[in-house]
Amino acid sequence: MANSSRAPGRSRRLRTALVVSAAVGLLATAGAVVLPGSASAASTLGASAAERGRYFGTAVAVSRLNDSAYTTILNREFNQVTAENEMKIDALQPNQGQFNYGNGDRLVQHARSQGMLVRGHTLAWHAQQPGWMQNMSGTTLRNAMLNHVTQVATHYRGQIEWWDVVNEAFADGSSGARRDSNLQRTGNDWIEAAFRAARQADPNADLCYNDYNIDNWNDAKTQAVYRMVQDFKNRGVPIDCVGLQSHFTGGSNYPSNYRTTLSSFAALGVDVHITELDIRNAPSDAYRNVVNDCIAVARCKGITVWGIRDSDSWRSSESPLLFNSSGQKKPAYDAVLTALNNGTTPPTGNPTTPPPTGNPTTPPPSSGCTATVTPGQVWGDRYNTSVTVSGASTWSVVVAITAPQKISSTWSGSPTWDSSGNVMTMRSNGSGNTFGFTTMMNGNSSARPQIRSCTAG
Ligand code: 9MR
Repeated sequence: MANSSRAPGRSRRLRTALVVSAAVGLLATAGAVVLPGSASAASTLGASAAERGRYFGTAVAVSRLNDSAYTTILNREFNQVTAENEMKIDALQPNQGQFNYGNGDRLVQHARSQGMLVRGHTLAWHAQQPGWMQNMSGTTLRNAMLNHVTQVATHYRGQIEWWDVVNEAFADGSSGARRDSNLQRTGNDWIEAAFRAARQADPNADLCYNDYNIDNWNDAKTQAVYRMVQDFKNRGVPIDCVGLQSHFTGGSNYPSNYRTTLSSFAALGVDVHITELDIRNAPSDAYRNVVNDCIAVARCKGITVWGIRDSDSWRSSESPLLFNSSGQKKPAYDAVLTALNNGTTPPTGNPTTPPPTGNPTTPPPSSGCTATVTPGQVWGDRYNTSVTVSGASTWSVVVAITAPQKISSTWSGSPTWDSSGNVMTMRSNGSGNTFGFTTMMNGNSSARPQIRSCTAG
């Protein structure tokens, strides 16, 4: 939970339940017992992601819930859903003051019956506004937007894990400016006003800013969103997460510095989510890289693909999804499942390239070096982690563990501990630039270590 003033851990309980139910499902279907020393291999995307403390979800078109081929794949493979269109402003408030929750509620009911987490999409957006809102401006529009946020977040209170509070508020191109829209013209503070209203209405939902083309760390748009999130954190505006839509379609490509983008946002103290993934022609390599990058960043909570079968895609001509139009698994499906299951496949390209030097927005916690986490083997009671340091040959790295988890052994470094025993400072000891450790789960199977800092010398 990113904000200590919030009510206690609904999200955490849900996530733990998800991991447990996925593990039970695995045992039931495989008929196998996962023993220490034998890495488990889950057979569905959701179960495999849950074993790594993450979710694997999809956008759902509620009308397709009547299609049994669709629903069979949905229920088998995914443990998180986002309404593709049914929770947008025009769907929920077609006439001012008249709310239509039917389809959104149907999705929430379906998700609940299947133990799936729900991402709410989206409370405030320049697009898909109902006609009455498109025609508004100034204070009238600001108040109508805030009322929509309050009403909808209140209606779904307790049922939504994450809200995309604001969607796509930055301009494309090199300006780094906000996108011009009727909402933007109500004043630059419209985004933070929406976040504050959402927090008040549903204090237990995690609140996200969501956008596309913020995947490449060097892009002006990425940097501009980064600076906004940094400013919100500095001023106490309630924001918990950033959603990278990651539509690698329509001419946009997976960038080799994607992992840097994920970890840079995470270093601001927000979770990161890959919220609308699709990739032109579904190349296995790019899908695998996205999974590996998410698993390498502790605060990357999960991946949502933007549809199930190619025929369900908003860009079906690019065949960008994991299932073909007949519902069969494509090669990219196998690549994703394998990457989720072993989690240690080295990505191609050079995704750990640090942000450009001299860039004033280069984030902490690096101080002369960068520490990159690679998750290791997971057993029933414990898991391994290795950390590789680049940029310095002598270093100290501060790693925090979530109690009641405890580090039980370390290698290739000299550790010291704080008084709680949960924060380890690992110093180089001449054994190279990769150190490792084993963490006992002690009942918490989902938390993973967080890098607090990397200091050269
Ligand atoms: O997939 C959605 C499509 O069915 C709608 O027609 C479209 C309308 O704007 O929105 C699509 O979803 C978008 C999402 O809400 C926000 N990010 C971009 C998605 C693809 O356009």
